[in-house]
Amino acid sequence: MGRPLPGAAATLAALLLAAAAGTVAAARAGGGAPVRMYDWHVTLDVAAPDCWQRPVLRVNGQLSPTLEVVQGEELQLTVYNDLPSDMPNVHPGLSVHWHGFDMKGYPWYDGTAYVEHCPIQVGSSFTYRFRVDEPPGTYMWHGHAGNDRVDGLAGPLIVRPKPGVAQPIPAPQYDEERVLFIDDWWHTTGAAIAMRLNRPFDANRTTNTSGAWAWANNPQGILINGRGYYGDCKLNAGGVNTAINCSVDQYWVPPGASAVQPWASAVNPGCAHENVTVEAGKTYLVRIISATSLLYTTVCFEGHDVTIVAADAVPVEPIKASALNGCVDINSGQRYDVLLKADQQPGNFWISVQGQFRPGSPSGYAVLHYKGVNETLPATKAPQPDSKQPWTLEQEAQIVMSSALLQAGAAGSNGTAGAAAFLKQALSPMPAATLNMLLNITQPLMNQTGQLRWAINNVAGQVSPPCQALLDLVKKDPRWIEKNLASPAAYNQPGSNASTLGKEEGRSGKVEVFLTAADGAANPTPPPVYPTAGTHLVPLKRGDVVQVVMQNLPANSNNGDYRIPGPGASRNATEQHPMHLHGHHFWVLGSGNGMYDPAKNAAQLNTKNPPFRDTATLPKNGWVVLRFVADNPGLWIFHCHLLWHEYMGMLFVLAEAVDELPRRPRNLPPCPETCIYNAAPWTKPYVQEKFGKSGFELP
Ligand SMILES: [Cu+2]
Repeated sequence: MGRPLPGAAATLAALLLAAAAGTVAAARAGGGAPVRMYDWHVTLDVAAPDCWQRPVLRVNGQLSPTLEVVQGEELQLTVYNDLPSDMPNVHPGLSVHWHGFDMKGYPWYDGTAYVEHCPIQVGSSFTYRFRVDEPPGTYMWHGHAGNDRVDGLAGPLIVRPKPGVAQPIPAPQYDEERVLFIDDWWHTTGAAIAMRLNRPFDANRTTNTSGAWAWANNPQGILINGRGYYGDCKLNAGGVNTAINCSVDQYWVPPGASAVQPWASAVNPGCAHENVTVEAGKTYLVRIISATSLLYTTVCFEGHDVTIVAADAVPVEPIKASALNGCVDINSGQRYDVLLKADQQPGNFWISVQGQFRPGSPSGYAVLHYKGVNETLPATKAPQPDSKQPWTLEQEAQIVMSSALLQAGAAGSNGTAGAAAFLKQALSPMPAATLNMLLNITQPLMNQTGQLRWAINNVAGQVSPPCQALLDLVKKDPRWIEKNLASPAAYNQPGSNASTLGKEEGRSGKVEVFLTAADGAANPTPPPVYPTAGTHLVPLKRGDVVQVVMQNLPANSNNGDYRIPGPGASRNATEQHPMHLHGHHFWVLGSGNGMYDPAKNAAQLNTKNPPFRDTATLPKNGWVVLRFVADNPGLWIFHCHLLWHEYMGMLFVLAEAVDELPRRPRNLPPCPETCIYNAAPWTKPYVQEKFGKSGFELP
């Protein structure tokens, strides 16, 4: 077995593969890095990937196309906003984020709307342009404006090795590659869900015009490589070959929509399970990518024991699924490369993807199909993960840095010369922390609007300059942050809330800063105050080594307000959160139950071979400790990768060495007259007043 796609063949093969995703041309700029150019036309189409027709965002007519790039090449990717002109009234426009890329030296192109650039408006375009200095591996691209990701704007992103350059350690041996791109899927649009989430949660604040708060609820289906049957619920119950006979009354139906399943039509010629075809005797690298908006999932391969070899594009110590719980747990935003040997009697085997933690969440199924046998659904019961809980603590802690990579780093191997930027960091000894950041997570009600939010250190984050991109403001005036600092005393009044509606609409421009000295993780009791909503920035200097201690506090611990709509109930649960950091990878030192206690837990942290990742799980009712180096001037968002949690404020922005920002590109998208931020109170009158009468898909 040779390594796949060696040398120049890799580039050619990647080009051929990438053609489907819209490659325009590959050129070489005078003596510089090769340039890879793409045109992406984003359209709103009606499609039925899981058999249910709904509006879907597609790229060049495809749902979730794969983008391939080569380490060392320059990517020039032009995004055309070809959405319908009546959509923008509740749609902010488009942006694309390169999930897992550190983007060192290219902060302007990281793609978080209103942080790096204003969204691309209908009828206009923007060219992302940067050199790919990321190690070969598995990543993801996705929309990072509004809720585009949940409407389908996401896909695999694969970095191929630079031809002729030795990597620090050899790639694992395999014959061919496959991708499992996992997404949870709703039968309504992201905007419709977001509007309901923004209505008052507090029943006392609900009015006739505001409408009542409603949760996104469980997704209706799970897509694997953009395909699925939402009726797979019968398989989940253990039935065989009854995949499409579910009763529609189990599913949430959008108001006014028909509950009749549109099984076949011109735009839905037939939905199907994804067939992952393999040849007996061959070994496959399967790139598992989770783009989910809500679900933590468990991926099981019937009859095959896969081996995890990389996490978030960094090699890990190989570990078999059988040494875990038999399956591979993957949180939103994470990627695992696994080796699968087609070593069974040729046939058809289930690949099951099961939503965890949320009762009633759906399952998705694909078929591992051996070449040469008939393509049928397996006659066996699809594998289900066992019911051990909590999953996160069991698996993520067992996934550690590759010992071969650590040895290569310690030996100062010549191979490190070819290592891309953040892999070089993984090859170096982990530096001692110089700064501690304690992040308390709560789920408060906003006192004035009654909106339900996720807060980090009592601030529900939003990006709220007056219709400009934050990076623009900071580039023009590096002192913008200190000039706009809000004194915590100005709004954190005990027992009350000075936060105004205007502030919650995102017009205050206030900034909250929180840092503790590097004197060990303090664990203060949060003050009994109501939360605020606003821009949440944390300034960092170049070279800061930041140790992040993040912990889950019950609901609204900050003010003891556990109200829920309706009498007699209380709200004190916490949830798991996949935390994702832009512009960096971090060492994951450990996680555990309860509150982080430095006296007890510090000694348990893994400083020997911690994994180096970009997305890690904060466990339900627990804590996680991360460490990263501030070495990338820019504004980088740190957020929960569950789309609804991020939308509800679980984010802040690192303002890193902002006096060293690179030159601003001239072609950044202009900002529109009216900007749409996550905390805008999206009631029907609000939308009509701000954006006109023809609300798109108003629930
Ligand atoms: Cu979350």
